[in-house]
Amino acid sequence: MKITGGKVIVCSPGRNFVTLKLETADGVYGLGDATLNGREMAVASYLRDHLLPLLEGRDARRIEDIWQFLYKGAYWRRGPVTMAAIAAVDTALWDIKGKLLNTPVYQLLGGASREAVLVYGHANGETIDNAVEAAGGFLAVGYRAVRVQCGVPGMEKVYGVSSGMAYEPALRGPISETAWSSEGYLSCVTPLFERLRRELGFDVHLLHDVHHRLRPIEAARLGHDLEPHRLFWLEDPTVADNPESFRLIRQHTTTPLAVGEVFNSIHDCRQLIQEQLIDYVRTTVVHAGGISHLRKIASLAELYQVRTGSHGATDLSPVCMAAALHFDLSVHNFGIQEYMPHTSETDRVFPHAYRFADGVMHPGDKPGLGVDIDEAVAATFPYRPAYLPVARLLDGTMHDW
Ligand code: EZ4
Ligand code: CO
Repeated sequence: MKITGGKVIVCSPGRNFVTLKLETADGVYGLGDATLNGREMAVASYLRDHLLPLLEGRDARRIEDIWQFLYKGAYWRRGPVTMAAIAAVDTALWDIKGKLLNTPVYQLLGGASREAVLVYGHANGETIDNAVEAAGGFLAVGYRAVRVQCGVPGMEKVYGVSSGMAYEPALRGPISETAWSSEGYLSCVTPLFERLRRELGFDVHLLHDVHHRLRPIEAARLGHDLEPHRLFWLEDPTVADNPESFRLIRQHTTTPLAVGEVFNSIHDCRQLIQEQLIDYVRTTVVHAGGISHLRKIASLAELYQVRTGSHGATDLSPVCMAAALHFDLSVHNFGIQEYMPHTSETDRVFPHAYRFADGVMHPGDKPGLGVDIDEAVAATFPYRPAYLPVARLLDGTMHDW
């Protein structure tokens, strides 16, 4: 079962996606997501110029060996570009193996550990009123878990909060530089969750994402202040470059912590997991080395009662979403999966078997990942550069993401 070649498809049905299509001798192909928001073409080149030539003629059934060959063989280890490229190859190989054996990927990963996968949606509003109303809307369509973000008075744009349009974190055109005040932000979050609990009660899981914007001691205070509101998790409370920062936060609060959407390897989260400094690890299939590597992270986490909560924003393509759901369904210490529905254009490019109902998702039972790419439709949406906004403090200082 030799790999004969492949192609890298870059398309932009509303936002940019990089997809690897790996082909084998008897016509079976597999797909892998390789999208790195705002740096898409670097991964496309890594795959096209460096990995595809190395893969030709190799046995597509040797998933673990190919992973080690690409990881160890590069000499230069880790990093988001390398790991997204390896992830795409790994995901495509699992897809191929499922198709070869005529079984959904989750069956190859040990089978279903649960009936379906709990997901959370994104509610946001410029004011607390709007955000509470938006959260109620998610409950009305069946969600059992909702992430809620709101605007900050006096700040024009707050990341994760839409102003009338669909919530869209990557913007086309000149890069957007927004103003940020942690003091202003902190004055809004606790009142938001007070209102949410008062109006929605305690039967719904509520989550919140800080997007790495607080200092450790500010995050500690926020976690402490939110304790009466029983968050499912507080996400990325501070930058995780120093795992020790989380020890400081942990000393002050029992609010559960979730970290890891920007991590690309087990080494980024090893200390956080082993010292039980977090409760959920947010590494994803596309950014953390594929299904094979994510399973190793989950196994390490399982030893320390840390659960998974993979990133699932719309910059992760439906190919990643499908792979995530096979992983989520099978892994024992699954916690929750982030889910933002893609645009109808994106769904047309990537027809898929996964489905949402009553707040949970299932990957479906098609062989492989159960997701395809319509190349003709993809070709009608050519790549358009887009970037995440950056944040500066009110005096102009560049701030952390
Ligand atoms: O900022 O996917 O939890 N979700 C998030 C997302 C990320 C984007 C980055 O590309 O934090 O909105
Ligand atoms: Co996040």
